[in-house]
Amino acid sequence: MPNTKTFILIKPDGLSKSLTGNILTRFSETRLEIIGAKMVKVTKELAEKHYEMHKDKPFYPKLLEYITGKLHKRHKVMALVYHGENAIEKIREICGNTNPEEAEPESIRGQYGRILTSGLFENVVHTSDSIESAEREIKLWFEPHEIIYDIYPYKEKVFKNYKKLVWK
Ligand code: FUP
Repeated sequence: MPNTKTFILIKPDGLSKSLTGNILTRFSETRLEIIGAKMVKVTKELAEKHYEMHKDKPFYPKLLEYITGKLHKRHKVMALVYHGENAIEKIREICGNTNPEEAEPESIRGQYGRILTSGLFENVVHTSDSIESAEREIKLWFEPHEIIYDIYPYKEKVFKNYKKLVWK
């Protein structure tokens, strides 16, 4: 079985329902390794890039409100990268079907997800569905130095007039 990487988000509903510990415990059953983790304040630009494949879907505007935290007044998500044998499939199985109504009852989405009256699936977690989407999502949400291993090739770039926030 191949070693793969997968990208996970604990979405604003997962955080507002205090599910972080519970979700990480479920993932730890897989014995996969966490190689990246951080809290992110999701901008509209980042949300649009993440969900660009859904931009023509009827639920897209609500999806942006959801992931940027507007629906839960909690403007943050937890972004994670897991690595190991069959990581994508193992994590997807624990998360369950995208639609909480169709998810296995004991899966994370089956236990904690719901469908809003607007039709939006409020499904607690996002997880990559293929090797290609994992690579796209990891590169979108993380910089090379934020991942413990060198999982993808990177290069050094020198910026002119580059400004960066540093601690005072
Ligand atoms: P997943 O790969 O499981 O994150 O699911 P998709 O990329 O198919 O969907 C992305 C998000 O769109 C889901 F998290 C929830 C939302 N969605 C809906 O609200 N309604 C739909 O009919 C399909 C997706």
